[in-house]
Amino acid sequence: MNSSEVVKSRAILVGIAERGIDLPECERSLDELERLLDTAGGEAAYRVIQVKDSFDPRTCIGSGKVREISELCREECIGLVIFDFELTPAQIRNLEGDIGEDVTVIDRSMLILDIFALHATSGEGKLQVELAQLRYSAPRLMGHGTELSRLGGGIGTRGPGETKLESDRRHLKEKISILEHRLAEMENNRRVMRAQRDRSGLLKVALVGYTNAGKSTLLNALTGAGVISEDKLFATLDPTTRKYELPCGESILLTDTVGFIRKLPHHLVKAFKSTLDEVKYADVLLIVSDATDPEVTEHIEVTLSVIEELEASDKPVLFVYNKCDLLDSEGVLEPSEDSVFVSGKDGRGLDLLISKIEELLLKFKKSTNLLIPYSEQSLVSTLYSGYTVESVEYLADGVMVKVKLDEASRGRYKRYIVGGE
Ligand SMILES: Nc1nc2c(ncn2[C@@H]2O[C@H](COP(=O)(O)OP(=O)(O)OP(=O)(O)O)[C@@H](O)[C@H]2O)c(=O)[nH]1
Ligand SMILES: [Mg+2]
Repeated sequence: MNSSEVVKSRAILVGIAERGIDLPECERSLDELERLLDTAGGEAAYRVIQVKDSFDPRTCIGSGKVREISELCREECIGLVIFDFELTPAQIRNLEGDIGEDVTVIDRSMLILDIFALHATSGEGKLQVELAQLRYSAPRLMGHGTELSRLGGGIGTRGPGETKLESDRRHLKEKISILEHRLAEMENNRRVMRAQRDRSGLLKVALVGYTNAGKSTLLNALTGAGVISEDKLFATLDPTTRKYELPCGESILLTDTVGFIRKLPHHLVKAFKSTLDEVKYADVLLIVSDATDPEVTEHIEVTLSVIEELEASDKPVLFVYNKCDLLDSEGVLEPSEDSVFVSGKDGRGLDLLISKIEELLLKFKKSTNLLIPYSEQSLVSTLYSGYTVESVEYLADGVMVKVKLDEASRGRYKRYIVGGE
């Protein structure tokens, strides 16, 4: 049985490309799939690329390719085939039927979920992964019946919980609804925690960006948080928040988040909504990217599109180009108003990053004392509903409200402002 485990981790990767047009893009996507597989503990043995015009909806790839893969699997004792695009449960069953019963077919999303399962540490993270697997992977692996669970956690079949693949669909549905319920409770806790942080009135800054860009390394360099940073994709799954005191004396909250990747399917973004909400509720986004990566522009595009999907594109952003210690041409490192070149490793550029955050802070909320005459008392409840009210005092000449206001609101309520801000 042990030898079958070893064989299982060698895999054939299958990509799909429009004839002649996006072959390089397909190869790059497969390079990334190979890195994902490596992170999951597997090894890519072969690549097969299907040209799109012979697309067959039954199996996604043509019958010639199916035969080619099937023969390769048999000759080379390969037990895993990974498709770089999403497959439906029916396509997986058809492919497994055609390629050979002892071969497991998974897709890119299932592989990503597998890595998430390996890297989830918090209860909430594990729960999100398990739920996503039950919704996505389990129906796709159903056809395996008891066979897979007997083999035990190979790539694409691992779960943080006991995802029993032999469970029937009814059982699956029940389990999903139990987990949804538990997750909803946890989300509620997170909301309470977020509200507490909001009351602190501190500026919330989130580190976002492509996986492996160096977000965790930056958080560690700035705050000594001790978050795991590794040369692996999706090293971070659970968000970590640390307080950071700026040289000006004000503090901010800095949050490290899960990385993004191209072809991150909508349902995965949705599954990790609870942790990704950290991005949605941040005041400022630091879009971290690996300046040495030839695909840095595409990585930023992917990041921006996920930010849009999270409905967070209205936030001020700062582009942080990381890993500059590896760049030799100093000439390209011209920072602009909204970008800065840094190294989380040797610390260069961090002082500039910090001063840019300080500039942004000035545009943000400040504690402000407003003296509201009793004749306009209804304004107090307006303030309560829209802002963080820190204290209220009833004085002889009106209500003194201490409230966090941004610059625009300070302009709006200017005539009530008393004393220094
Ligand atoms: N040379 C160099 N390497 C860096 C720098 N920043 C990060 N790295 C390396 O890049 C790899 C990824 O760093 P992480 O901080 O884990 O990246 P991340 O963005 O948090 O990645 P995920 O959590 O997987 O999304 C690690 O091997 C780091 O040591 C840097 O400034 N220079
Ligand atoms: Mg990380």
